[in-house]
Amino acid sequence: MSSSAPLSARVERILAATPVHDIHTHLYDPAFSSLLSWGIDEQLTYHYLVSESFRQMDVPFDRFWSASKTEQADFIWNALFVEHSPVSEACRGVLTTLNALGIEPRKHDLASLRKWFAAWKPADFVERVLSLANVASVGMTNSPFDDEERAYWNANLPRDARFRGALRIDPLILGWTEAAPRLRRWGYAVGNELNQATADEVRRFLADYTRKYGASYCMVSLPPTLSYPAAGETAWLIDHAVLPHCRDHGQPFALMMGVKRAVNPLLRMAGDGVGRSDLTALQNLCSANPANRFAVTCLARENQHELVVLARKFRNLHPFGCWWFTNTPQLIEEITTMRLELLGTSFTPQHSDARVLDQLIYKWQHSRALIGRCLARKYETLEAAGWAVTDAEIQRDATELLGGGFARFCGL
Ligand code: RAT
Ligand code: ZN
Repeated sequence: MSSSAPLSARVERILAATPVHDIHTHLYDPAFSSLLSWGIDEQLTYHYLVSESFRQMDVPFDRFWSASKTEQADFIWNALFVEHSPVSEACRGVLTTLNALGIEPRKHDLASLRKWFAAWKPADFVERVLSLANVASVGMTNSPFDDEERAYWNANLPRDARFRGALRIDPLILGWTEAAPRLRRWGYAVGNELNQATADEVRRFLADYTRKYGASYCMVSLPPTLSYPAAGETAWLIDHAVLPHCRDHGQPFALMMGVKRAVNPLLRMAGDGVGRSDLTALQNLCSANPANRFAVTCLARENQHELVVLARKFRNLHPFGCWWFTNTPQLIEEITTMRLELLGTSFTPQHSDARVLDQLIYKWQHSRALIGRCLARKYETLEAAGWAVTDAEIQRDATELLGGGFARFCGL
């Protein structure tokens, strides 16, 4: 395609051909075999679909949770694909994924889809998905507090370098009372009191797991009630352990702000909600800690504009992703356009948050198209002002937006 082709087609082609470095997922290196989910039943029981399905079926919660995964997938398929049209973003994602894998979903029932997936060897399926999604690297979520995952790390398995470590620490800074005895059991001499000796041991713990994971950043998800500075364990641990650790190890501190956990516990993992954060906390973090870098995504639509304005003021702040309830086409277009108009290309428009390997296909197919549309619209306005963008410039911007800018922010 020459540079005389329509701008939108050039942008679409270049974005499609640019490999993405997906900075946050819940996928695992294939060596962690029992933790890597894939296949139709995993896709259908994704927690985004679980919460949608309960709106369309009257299966009691207990009945659903005591069912096998296969039966749960049957319930969801019937409720969301057979009895109603699958127009939600998460439903559409299943269809995009199957379609890209060469499956015509209308011609199959679940039994034959299961057979199709069962014929794959996991290692081959990983290659197929990464190549279809054009994903170059996958950021994992690695928690020292996950017992099943810890066992894999302790076994020193041969690793796939495309799966990159990230140190996730929610239980440490949001639940110190339960975290402290666990750290002690693992050989870190922390007291219940928060003092310098305890901070030093928490830093030793963070350093050990950073090295184990090869983690390029440290991450936490936070409730909308976060305040900073503040009395209490969370702010104390951030100041005395996490931020010094991040400075020592050259890691950004990634904050996912605005999740209300377990708004409806009957939905289990699908029961979390959203709340508007007070971004004064983030402003204070960025301004009081200029030697730290903060990568931030907000769950509430209402926080998106303020986040972008803060990023204009603090160059140690890097907005990323359209997270979870904002990962819908309408909001991706709104947020990405706002970010382009106020920040240029100095942000990372999307991460997939995939929990099932197959989802990389739809999450990136959908997001690439939307990012391309937003970008093309901006280039058209430049052309109208006499600044025709070249393919080389489009390529530079695509590389930046699909992970290059974030890698630089991480100091890689
Ligand atoms: O998007 C999700 O799948 C959520 O359940 C959360 O895991 C969120 O992404 C997180 O990392 O806390
Ligand atoms: Zn996540």
